[in-house]
Amino acid sequence: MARTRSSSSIRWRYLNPAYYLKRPKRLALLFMAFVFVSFFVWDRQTLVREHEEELSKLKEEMDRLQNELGELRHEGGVPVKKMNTTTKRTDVTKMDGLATDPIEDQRREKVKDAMIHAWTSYEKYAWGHDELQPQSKNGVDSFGGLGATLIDSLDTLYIMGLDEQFQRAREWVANSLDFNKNYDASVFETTIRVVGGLLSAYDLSGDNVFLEKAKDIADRLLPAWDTPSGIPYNIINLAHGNAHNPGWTGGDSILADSGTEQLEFIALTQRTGEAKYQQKVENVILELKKNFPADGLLPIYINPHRGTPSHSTITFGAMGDSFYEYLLKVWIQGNRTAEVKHYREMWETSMKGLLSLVRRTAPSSFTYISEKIGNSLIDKMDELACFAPGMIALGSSGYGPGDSTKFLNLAEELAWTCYNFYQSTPTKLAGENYFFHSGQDMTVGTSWNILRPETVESLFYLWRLTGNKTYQDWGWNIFQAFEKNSRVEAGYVGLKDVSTLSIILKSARVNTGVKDNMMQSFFLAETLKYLYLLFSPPSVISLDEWVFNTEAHPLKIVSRGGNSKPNIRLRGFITRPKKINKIEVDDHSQRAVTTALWCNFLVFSLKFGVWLFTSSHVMLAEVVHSVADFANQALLLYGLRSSKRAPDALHPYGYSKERFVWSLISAVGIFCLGSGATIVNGVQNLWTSQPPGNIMYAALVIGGSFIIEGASLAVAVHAVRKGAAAEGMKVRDYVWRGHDPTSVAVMTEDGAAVTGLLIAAGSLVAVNLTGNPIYDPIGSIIVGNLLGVVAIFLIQRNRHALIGRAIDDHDMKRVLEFLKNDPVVDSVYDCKSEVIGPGFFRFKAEIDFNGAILFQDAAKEKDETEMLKVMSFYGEEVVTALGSEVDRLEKEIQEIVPGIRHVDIEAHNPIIPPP
Ligand code: DMJ
Repeated sequence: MARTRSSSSIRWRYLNPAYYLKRPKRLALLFMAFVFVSFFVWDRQTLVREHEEELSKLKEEMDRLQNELGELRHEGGVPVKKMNTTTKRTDVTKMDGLATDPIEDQRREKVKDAMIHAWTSYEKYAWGHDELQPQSKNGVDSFGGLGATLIDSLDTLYIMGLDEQFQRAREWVANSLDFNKNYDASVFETTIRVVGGLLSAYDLSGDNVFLEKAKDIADRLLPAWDTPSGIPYNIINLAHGNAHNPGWTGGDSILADSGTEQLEFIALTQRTGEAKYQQKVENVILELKKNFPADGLLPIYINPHRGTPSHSTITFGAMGDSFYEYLLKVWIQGNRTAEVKHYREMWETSMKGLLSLVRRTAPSSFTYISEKIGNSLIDKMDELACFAPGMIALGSSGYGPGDSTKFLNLAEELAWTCYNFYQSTPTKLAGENYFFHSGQDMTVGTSWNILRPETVESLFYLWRLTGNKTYQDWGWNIFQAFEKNSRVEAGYVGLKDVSTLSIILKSARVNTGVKDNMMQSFFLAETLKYLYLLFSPPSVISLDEWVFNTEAHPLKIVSRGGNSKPNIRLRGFITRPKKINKIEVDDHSQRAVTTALWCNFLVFSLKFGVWLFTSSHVMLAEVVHSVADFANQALLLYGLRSSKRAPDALHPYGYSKERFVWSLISAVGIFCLGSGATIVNGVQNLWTSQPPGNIMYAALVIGGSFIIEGASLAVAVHAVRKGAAAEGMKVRDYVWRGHDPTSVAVMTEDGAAVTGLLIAAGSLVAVNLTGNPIYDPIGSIIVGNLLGVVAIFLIQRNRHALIGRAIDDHDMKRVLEFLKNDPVVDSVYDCKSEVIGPGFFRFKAEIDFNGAILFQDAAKEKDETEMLKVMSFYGEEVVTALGSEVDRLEKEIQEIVPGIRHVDIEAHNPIIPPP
């Protein structure tokens, strides 16, 4: 029995901590094994996590496809509308909070990347020319050499925050743009791209150079309206001013070309105070109104001498489209007042006509807008007509409740059809037009795709007006198809045939040249802008404050006949996604941690070697110290990496706090292993130790380690200084209260390491001088205590960071001071802040707004008649003003303390509800 007990206790002795404490070399080997196993597990885990992320993305995609498939099956194998047509009719144009979804952020960035690619290619190969030919890498002047792409891109660059590119383009406009060209220009194209682009750049930037240029080109276009009826000729020579119509129209003017200058020319009058522009274009509508048909549908040709329609096609596609669009938009631009009522009336009449053109396909019941010649309907729809769902949705709110719902439903049905123009082809890009033959749903007619924007334009409006995110997903799918098929090395090109996959053709060895060689300027002006806005908060170019011309150039809505300047400077409304000035702490911290990691590895190896030779207790303490530091820094690095993960649905504020968790774990590790084991070893050997041998080796290694650890300490101190500067704090304050304890952790550990080496050196010198070995374990105990102090300090630092303390007092005071002094703020209640990551915070306050000042702002610079209108719309005005004030306060608070990422300002209800 006794034998059995003793053999089993021998077997289990390895699990007894006392076994290792008596055998320090084995303890060190155990530590090493622990470190290497941890590393291995960590490495595997990182891999597994990356795979899991990939898998979850694939799973989401699979779920989506399965849903679609389920619905397809349910409806008998044909594509049907996925979304609920009774979507909540919420106007989300003021709900900023809805649009801070991380997926939207990622998508928006991808669209911005596409713009950068398109613009950089244009800058490189076609600078100053109208359009870029990406395959042959050269520029062409398809609009007379007016820099069409450059001007078309100005506002997109501005909205996307591409400031340097915008500035370079602005310099070209100021110094090189010359309109004195002996060139027969299209009045329509020049107006929507050049006048519209310049005015939009002016409204966004306030830079007069754009207004001057807009006036210059508009003055050159004006003689086109000098016709007997006032219906303009569609072509004019920019240098000489002689105007005419294209030969192929039989002398007629084109409806869209004649009725799509109103927004730009009215805006020009509002900004210059010169009436002539507005008069010319408004007269066109009055002239057309005289012969306006009962169904509001005008054929595409108009006689400029008599002002009467000529027998021709009626369409919402090519040559008709934007005439209808501008009827609605001039009404919106004119603040929906009595003065512009006739535009709305004409538009509503045309919408009745549109209803008479609406048909549905069999078997899938796609809704489409047919065309008409005489009394015959033609089952054809252009992709160009896909702007109509957006227009109808935009105009639907002007109807009473019943019609409003009816038109919004129609808009959603048409958008579904347009989306299927894309989805039904192998390339997932739409052709130019579609035919609807009985029993066949849709068939591509003209099969090219030239990067047109109309469908994404409609998706943008529908998302803004319904809040239904399905439209964002559709837009994203279309964007991805452009990326896949149209992106080439030097920009984006169209496809000659969307219904043929190049991969199939390649395998059949047919060289068809599927891609074309043109990057249309509207791809940068419209397609990419609408896609970018589709993934931006609704306050970015709010539909309450801006109206888009037909080339997607936003024009600021100003009071008609009132201000000669847009009120862009009144309150600094936000026109871009909020820019976050991120405090760049990560790079310094990461550098400090990585340096410390390698230095510790080196030092550990040296110390370990020397300890094997000397068997010194203080050297063992130093080995343990380095192992603890190494493990700690590996954990910090892991924490830093994990905390950089992008926010997701489960963690909408991101993972930035994760580094505190790992930092805390490592601090506890130092406390238990580093400090605990070293002290215990020292205490155990206090009375039994022998003088260590080979002290010279120990001295050498201590010296070498001192230099290495010293270098690592210098990097960490530098990181701490940088961190303090980035947060505007003194180094001392940063050490105790800074928002990123990582670099502080490395600095304290390295500091302790350097001090530990001095202690080790001191104790060995003491042993050598006195011959008393007790100084060796005493050194070990001191090093252990030092580690304990460091660990307790780090535990405290990370504990505070994890609990989520408030922002610094002085920052909070600055924000409160700002709010207190703002005229629109009466009182501030319930102010709270929380650190949500290293260097960024959430701030929340309830504000009692000053109603009188709000109202004065809304009514500012309006005369008495205007005042009446203001009064009648005061509810709307005040709500808009309140929303804008909240935006402004949030923006300014973020400027005061840049790390504040989330600002929640709420309106305070001053009436205390009864208990
Ligand atoms: C753009 O130039 C304008 O949107 C215009 O109204 C019609 N077509 C092109 C883009 O497709």
